[in-house]
Amino acid sequence: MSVDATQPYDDGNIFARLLRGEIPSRRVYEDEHVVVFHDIAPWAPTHLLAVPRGRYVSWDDFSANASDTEIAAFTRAIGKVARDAGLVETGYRLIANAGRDSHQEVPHLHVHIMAGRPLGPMLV
Ligand code: IU
Repeated sequence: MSVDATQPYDDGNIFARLLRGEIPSRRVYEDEHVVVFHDIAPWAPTHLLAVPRGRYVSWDDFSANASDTEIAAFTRAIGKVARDAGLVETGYRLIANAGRDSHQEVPHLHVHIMAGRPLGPMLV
């Protein structure tokens, strides 16, 4: 099921539950604004998901409604995680699916951080 980007935020979504600690995750980083954890079904040897703690459905919602502090914290956290994981030398890919045609499945903003093998020109 793909996300309808216009829907209101659903506090029952899987990442909301994960952020509240109701379901486990393999966290690699967290701070006041951001949590980063391993994707449960990795597409690459390194496949992490960065999520803001705030209640944002998608990149569209976040970029329009998050504070500058949240946006800066999210951006910096992704960069820090990539550096700390040694991904700068080999390279990495960031993906944020937003809305139906992107095949966004979880209705809480997440940025995929993928690395660890040649990823090719684009994912399909
Ligand atoms: P998408 O951009 O919404 O399509 O990505 C959702 C990702 O969330 C996908 O890569 C799943 O493997 C991942 N995921 C997860 O890590 N843990 C979960 O419990 C569920 C999905 I549901």
